[in-house]
Amino acid sequence: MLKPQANPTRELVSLDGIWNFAVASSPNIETEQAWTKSISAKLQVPVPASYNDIFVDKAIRDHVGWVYYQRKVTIPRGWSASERYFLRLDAATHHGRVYINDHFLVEHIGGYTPFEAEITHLLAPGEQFRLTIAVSNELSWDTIPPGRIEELPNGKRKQHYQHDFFNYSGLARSVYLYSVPNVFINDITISTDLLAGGVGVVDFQIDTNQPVENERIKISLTDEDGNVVAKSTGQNNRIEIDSAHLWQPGAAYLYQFNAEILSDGDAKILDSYELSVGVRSVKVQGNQFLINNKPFYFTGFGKHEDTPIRGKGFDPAYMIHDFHLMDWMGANSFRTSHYPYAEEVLDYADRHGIVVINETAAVGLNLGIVAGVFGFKAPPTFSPESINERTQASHAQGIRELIARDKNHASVVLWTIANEPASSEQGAREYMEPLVTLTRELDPTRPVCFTNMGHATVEKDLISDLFDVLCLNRYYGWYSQSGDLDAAEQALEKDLLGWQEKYGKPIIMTEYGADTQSGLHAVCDVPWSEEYQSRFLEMFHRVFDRVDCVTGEHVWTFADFHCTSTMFRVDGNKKGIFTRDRRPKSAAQVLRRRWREQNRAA
Ligand code: BDP
Repeated sequence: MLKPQANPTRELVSLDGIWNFAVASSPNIETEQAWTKSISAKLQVPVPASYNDIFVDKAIRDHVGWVYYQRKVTIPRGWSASERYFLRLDAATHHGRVYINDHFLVEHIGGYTPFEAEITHLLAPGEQFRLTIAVSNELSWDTIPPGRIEELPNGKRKQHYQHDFFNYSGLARSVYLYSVPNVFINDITISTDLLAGGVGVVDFQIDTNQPVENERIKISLTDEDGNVVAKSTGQNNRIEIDSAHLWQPGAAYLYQFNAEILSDGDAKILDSYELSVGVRSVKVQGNQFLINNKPFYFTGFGKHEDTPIRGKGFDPAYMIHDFHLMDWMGANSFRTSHYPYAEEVLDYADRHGIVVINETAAVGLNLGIVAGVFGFKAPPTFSPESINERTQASHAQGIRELIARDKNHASVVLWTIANEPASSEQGAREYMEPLVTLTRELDPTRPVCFTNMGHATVEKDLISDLFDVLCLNRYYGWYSQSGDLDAAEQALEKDLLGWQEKYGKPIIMTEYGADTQSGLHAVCDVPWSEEYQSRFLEMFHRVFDRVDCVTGEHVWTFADFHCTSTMFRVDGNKKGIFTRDRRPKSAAQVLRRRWREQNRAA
């Protein structure tokens, strides 16, 4: 699915801004049909932003169910009968339904991937209409991520879920109206590789909305100085570039891939679409992760889209600031834990040479974690009453939509199809294996992983052989051996050596971290103090340096973030190396020294 773009053949109108807002009065929105009326401007919300923290109202913040966004939109007067136009939502978390005036247009379940629908047949150029978007934040056993709703004795409903971040809801990404010509490019799939002698390969496939002869599809590839370095034609083809300028971690280089459909006879440009293409190769070989045939060691973070007030709302100022903080730290990569991030994030990573591990929203497929914390016996994770075939179908859909959206990004080098699923429980293999197969069918060019949680030890885990890279989330010294870093160091080393011996695959430590209250200091090993976070990280690093298969370290987490309230979360998760407002804790210096030194040595 191509991101809409403005160019000489296409137009793009942003619908971001202030919308009218209302909370649905009942879980069944068909009863009130709110889209058939004007929603008052008493409550207004910014788009993009999660709505939860905008108002000073606990009832809205904790609302479970539907809300409405509404505004007026006019189809540009200049759009003509030779155009087709679409409404596009970059995300509606988690279930969006779109209404044009009184009519239902489209719906989509899955809170972190885009959807769109054509409206040409409904509205004429110059016509104004009422656009209402109903958004529900409910999570069930059928959704990704999963959850369940409890009906409380007071009649209220409470959303439960197994993942450790707040259920921010609403329209957290942009909404657009865009036009394309009658004959248009529907999709482009690019994959790149590197041949002997520095020859770069760009394989492409162009999908059009109706059959177009090969000779009417023209491709050009332009370098960063504006020189056309290759031309090609057709729906499917290969471009080879001698001495290609490679996209490298830390040294991005992007060619512009321009596709055009020409008219029959007079060769007028009917449609065009431009993509930035980084030429690079990605491979796993033995215990190494290779980018452009050179071993790559990941340094960086598991992150969240999370900022004060706007929740998961996309904010370019925070995004660019976060990238600069990562650069200041010497981080070369990050993971989009625990859902697909806004596409702008990947565009930026492509442009600036930051490596991305790209994750689906499959988090919390594990009933054992929460039960384990409280020491009670958990119900089975995989069963008809919990994670079941319908969850798996939603999960498969999430994988399809993630790859459809992000397949062309040079920065993306690895797909994570689930975070900490119950990989040692019965049913795990039956659940995961078809999803791994699907991921490989959809994208044969990138390796695939999931993140393994500590309870699913190397002896108990049932699925790691299906994957290319071992991604481990470990909390020795925090959730176990709390405050005892010597014991933690021994346990960690034994654990890593076990995985190394059994699989010999690259290991990325995709999470390791300790909650830390900024400003709390202690001489001895006191959990929550800044010194403890530093010493905890140093302990992990000593072990990483002794285990050959370790090919990466992503600290949990970049910045403090908001969670549901529980007795072990103090105003959110505090494992950030930065506070929620992006001020460094002392441990930033530990990481900065290490990663900057590694970069110099590389
Ligand atoms: C891991 C999860 C992550 C949590 C982290 C923690 O993957 O989402 O925030 O633990 O407990 O299990 O801090």
